[in-house]
Amino acid sequence: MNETVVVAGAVYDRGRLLAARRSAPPELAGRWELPGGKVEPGESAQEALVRELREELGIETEPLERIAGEWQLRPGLVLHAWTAKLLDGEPRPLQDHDELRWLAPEDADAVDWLPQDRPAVAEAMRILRTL
Ligand code: 523
Repeated sequence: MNETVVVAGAVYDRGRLLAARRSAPPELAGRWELPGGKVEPGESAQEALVRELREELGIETEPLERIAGEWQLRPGLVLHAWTAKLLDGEPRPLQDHDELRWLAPEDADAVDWLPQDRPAVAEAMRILRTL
């Protein structure tokens, strides 16, 4: 089986979770996601996540734990999620996004999440409350 993994980051800082609004492609634009992208050949999921968050948002992060679960995006493409701690930088939408928001756990539903991201967001908020 040749499945590509898309790794998404539940990036947190000071008790809040980072949400990113996609600007592309048209069918996803305007919806909110946990930022990330495809794992490239030869990369670990954690390496891919650190690279994607650096490229897309200009931040340095440390992946912490895999969020249990796996969500099929389309045949051959599956979504995984990790919690990640913000180490350095202020996130800016450099690529693929046009708006960012830091959400406290009680604001989890304040944005229009992509449906496939919702289970990981719920679990990330649960974890965030324990930190
Ligand atoms: N998702 C998704 N949720 C989510 C991410 C990061 C991605 O549903 N949190 C979907 C959106 C796309 C696919 O996964 O259909 C690939 O995500 P993308 O475009 O962010 O990954 P890239 O930037 O690695 O993809 P390429 O532009 O193809 O390189």
